[in-house]
Amino acid sequence: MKAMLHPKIENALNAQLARESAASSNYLAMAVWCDQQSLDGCARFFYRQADEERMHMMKILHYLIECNAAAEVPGLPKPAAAFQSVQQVFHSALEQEQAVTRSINELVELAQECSDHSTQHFLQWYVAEQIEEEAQAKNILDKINLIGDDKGGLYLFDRDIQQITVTSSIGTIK
Ligand code: OFO
Repeated sequence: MKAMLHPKIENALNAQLARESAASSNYLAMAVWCDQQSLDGCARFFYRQADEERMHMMKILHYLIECNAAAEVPGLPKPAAAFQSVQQVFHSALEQEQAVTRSINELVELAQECSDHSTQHFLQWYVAEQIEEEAQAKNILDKINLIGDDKGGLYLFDRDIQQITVTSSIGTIK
């Protein structure tokens, strides 16, 4: 069992846990919207992203338990479910990743302030993950913006997005 966490770290990790859970639920709503537009490739992409975010949440949950800290299963805010376009969906996805990156960076800074080396080490996985996820979201949005209103382009994009492997180096979680 690891040393007790500073209460500030405990709270901040619980807040991050809630953000990962909300991210999962937001991606699920994006997947449903895409599914309903028959954008099967995009839907599959977001269903997998939703699973990824849930794993991110579970990883924090297990870390808190391992540290003998309070671990709260968060309630879920209702995700935005109505989108105007596939551009808007991917734009929201990028904004979400950018917001998560900011919160992870703040957590790292807090862990540094508290001289919590264990949590700093734990968070490095998230730092690397966010670099990949943000780059991926930006890259996809750039492609979507290039396609614009071209329906044929969107059809091909939806087919090609199935080739994108959702980045994950989660390893094993308990
Ligand atoms: Fe949780 O990985 Fe991005 O948001």
